[in-house]
Amino acid sequence: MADHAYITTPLYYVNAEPHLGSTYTTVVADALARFSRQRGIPTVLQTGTDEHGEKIAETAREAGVSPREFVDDVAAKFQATWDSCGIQYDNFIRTSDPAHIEFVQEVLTRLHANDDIYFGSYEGLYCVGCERLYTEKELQGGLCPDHLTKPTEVSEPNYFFRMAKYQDAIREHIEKHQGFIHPEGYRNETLGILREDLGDLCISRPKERLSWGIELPFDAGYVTYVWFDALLNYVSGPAALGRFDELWPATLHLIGKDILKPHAVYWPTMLLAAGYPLYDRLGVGGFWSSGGHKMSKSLGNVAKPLELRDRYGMDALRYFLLRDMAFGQDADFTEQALVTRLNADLANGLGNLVSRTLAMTKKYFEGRVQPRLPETEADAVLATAFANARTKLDAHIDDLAFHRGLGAVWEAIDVANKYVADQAPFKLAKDEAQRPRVGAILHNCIEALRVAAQLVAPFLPESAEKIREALGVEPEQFANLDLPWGDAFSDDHTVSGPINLFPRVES
Ligand code: ME8
Repeated sequence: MADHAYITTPLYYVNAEPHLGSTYTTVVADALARFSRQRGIPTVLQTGTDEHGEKIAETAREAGVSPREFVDDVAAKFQATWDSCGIQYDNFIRTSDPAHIEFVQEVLTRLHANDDIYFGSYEGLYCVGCERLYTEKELQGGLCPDHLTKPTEVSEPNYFFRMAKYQDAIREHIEKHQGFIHPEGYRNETLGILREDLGDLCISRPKERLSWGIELPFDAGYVTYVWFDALLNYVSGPAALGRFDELWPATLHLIGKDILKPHAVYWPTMLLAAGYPLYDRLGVGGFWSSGGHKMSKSLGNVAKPLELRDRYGMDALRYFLLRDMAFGQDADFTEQALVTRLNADLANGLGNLVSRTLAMTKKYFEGRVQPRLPETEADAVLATAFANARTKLDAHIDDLAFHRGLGAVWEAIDVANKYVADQAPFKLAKDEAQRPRVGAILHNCIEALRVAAQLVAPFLPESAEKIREALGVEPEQFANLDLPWGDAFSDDHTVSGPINLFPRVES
């Protein structure tokens, strides 16, 4: 197991407020960070905002405020949204932070001194929405495939980074390291890009056209291209925390497929040129669409995370995002699909197991946990279901297959609900002689709840905490994933009355 984990989200552009797409990647990162911490691995989660470039300058101009005022306002909204969503980030980095700016300039100075940066002429089709050049081949009907806008033709003298020099080294690295880019389809797509002539990367913009950026340390007439600035956050962040040596390269970068090329091609070449080891892993997510097109700020078809949280609860939103999308593939967002998930898996599945177990323990034993009896076959099936769920969950999460991992935990929750139905403690309770068996069945159900809560904690942190409290398990004990089945509750332990974790939503 790794010593450390450093997990990153993209730095979101501050041209608009957070939406369901940015929330998705942030929730994935948060769930993984919690999962990793729960397994005893010191973990740092970094997120933040990307604040320079033409797109931001244009949006600020349209809003009639200075770029500085504009980015301060929207960056604060991003941070406040992640706080309201309970995202446990360790570092929120802004590309306008002085420490980041200094870091970028230091790297530029070094690359320039090494002759990895030269002056040349820049021409091509530029999409301001993506902040990058497109080749004719990449366009769809002459339009940017993501923004559905016509790119502008640019032609101007600029500085270039000798990206092509590192192309073969990156291709060989990806060929040798199967898991470097995940899922595999994106690895193949990257290898496809790297088999063609890559060319060098233009890394500047003349100040007369764009002044909102990091000034080139060797030419005050230019600012740094926004991607060359923003990608360096992944190193400048831990460096500013004084934790670079400890965290790098134990890195998982999480992104959406729209920014595969900058992360799988530009960034590794930049790392090699700057003398840093390559990151460990890139996890590439698909798109949430709405009304048949990628949900995006520029198209305006976005769902708002805080509205959904207020309506359904943050855990329900997290569960839906992680369960209804196979990481790497696209999925369509509808509120109806969210409600269906909530009712089926959360209210009827986990919520029902919690409320009936606590209700019966309260009714028959005033909440007191009863002794277990020698294990029956059905008891063993229940215990095994949860042991298997843990094993499968770990394997699926390692693969970034969140939907499968949660599916495995819900298989065990279904086994537990079936155990209650089949063992029918509510029927046995009518016979005084069966009282010990009723107590033992409920003890097993309480164990099932304890383990279920531990397993879902990284994904549904609020609900796990409510179950922990209702069961009266101490946080220290709850943190121990290896506590043997049957050892958690002594005979004089009392659990709370029933709680309604996930009220059903009528659609
Ligand atoms: O690209 N479905 O920022 P950005 C799923 N600043 N994920 C989505 C999504 C959707 N519909 N829409 C957005 C940038 N995302 C750069 C990154 S990193 C050094 C610089 C998520 O605000 C997804 O993770 O456009 C995507 O890659 C990211 O938001 C793009 O955010």
